[in-house]
Amino acid sequence: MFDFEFTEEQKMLRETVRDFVKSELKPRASEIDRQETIPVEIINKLKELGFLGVAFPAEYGGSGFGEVGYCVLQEEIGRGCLSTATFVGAHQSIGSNAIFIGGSEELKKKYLVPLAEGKKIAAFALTEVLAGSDSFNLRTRAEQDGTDWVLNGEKMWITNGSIADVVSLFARTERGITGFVVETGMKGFHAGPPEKKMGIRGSATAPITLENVRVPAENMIGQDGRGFLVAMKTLDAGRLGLGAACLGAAKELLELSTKYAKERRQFDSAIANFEAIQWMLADMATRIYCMESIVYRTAAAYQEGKAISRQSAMVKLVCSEGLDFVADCAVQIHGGMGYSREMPIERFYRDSRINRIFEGTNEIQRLVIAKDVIKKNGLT
Ligand code: MYA
Repeated sequence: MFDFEFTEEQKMLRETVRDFVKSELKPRASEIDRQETIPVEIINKLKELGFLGVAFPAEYGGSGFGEVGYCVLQEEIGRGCLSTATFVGAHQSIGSNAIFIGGSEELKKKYLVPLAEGKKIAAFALTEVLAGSDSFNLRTRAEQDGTDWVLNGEKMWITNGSIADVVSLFARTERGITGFVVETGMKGFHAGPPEKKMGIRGSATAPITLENVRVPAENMIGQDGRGFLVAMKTLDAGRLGLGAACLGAAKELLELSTKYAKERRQFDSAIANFEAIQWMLADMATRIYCMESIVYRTAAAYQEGKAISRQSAMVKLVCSEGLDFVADCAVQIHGGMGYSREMPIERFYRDSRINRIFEGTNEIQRLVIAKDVIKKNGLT
């Protein structure tokens, strides 16, 4: 449908992910939702196939596919299971990526390599009770003690929080917000039980408590007091991947809805012959075309090293609202079957909703876009 010029390698990556999603992930997506956990075999397979470090250069243990490859991966995973897309995104595009974006060479060698190889799992911890949208307002403290930093505080809504080995975590020092790599095995690190959620139930979202956690100075991500910048740059990339997962889910829903509309008969006709249904299908396809265009255009720009804060906020906005629209139409076209657990539609409908909330609410995305528009007197 879309004429973006994917390379042969990117096309092959898409085929590999598609095979995995079709044969192994889709058949287990409903079980992942019901059991509220991703089976270890699925995580091992993601690791074996090199999907957990697809974006990173080979020198850091990755497969070297960059941001476009990462979006291809997340689009295909999004077609099968949004819990799994969330696990992959939190691990790769924010947890590990914060180290890639802001970490020293030593930090990358020590932590990014095993993360990209899938030997360890990452999380990203910024959010706190008073620091959701207002992320600058975080209260977790880091105090220097000799060559170590001692961390105290509480984080919440941390994706992969209860299953990660390594967390890119943001705390306040005297100089300002600072990033640290914290190992979950460090003394004083506690993860709470996973939250009970409306959707993406297979994704482990947990609170974290830090009680005098002693972190060596070399685990600081970038410079003391410069962590907010690292967090924001990381979220720029994260929002792109989120858009790609939404795109995949929306494509899946359109395909299911079209097939169903051609099969389902009412008033002696397939419902696909009725304009009421055709208009929904047309609007769904149009949203998807917009989503696909904005995801890959922005991913390519990011890969070329361009600043994309405004554009990635737009990707997040367009794709999360696009998926919600498409999911709603899919339920409507399927009628009772769209509301039943017999079909994956209701799961996608529930899983979709979080995308307007996490990685910065859509209200925050509009704020980011508007600030940039006002600063630059319009379009850039
Ligand atoms: S993680 C938590 C998500 N939280 C957020 O996204 C927080 C939202 N808040 C913000 O974005 C900020 O607080 C805002 C700051 C923007 C509102 N690059 O004056 P400012 C600089 C470089 O705009 P504020 C989660 O949910 C800026 O120039 N620099 O500040 C994970 C300025 O610098 P200076 C940047 O008005 C869930 C300074 O910072 C950037 O307070 C897990 C302050 O900026 C930037 N981008 O507004 C999800 N931004 O002072 C896993 C700002 O020098 C999902 N600055 O001028 C994974 C995959 C999903 C699949 C899903 C399927 C279901």
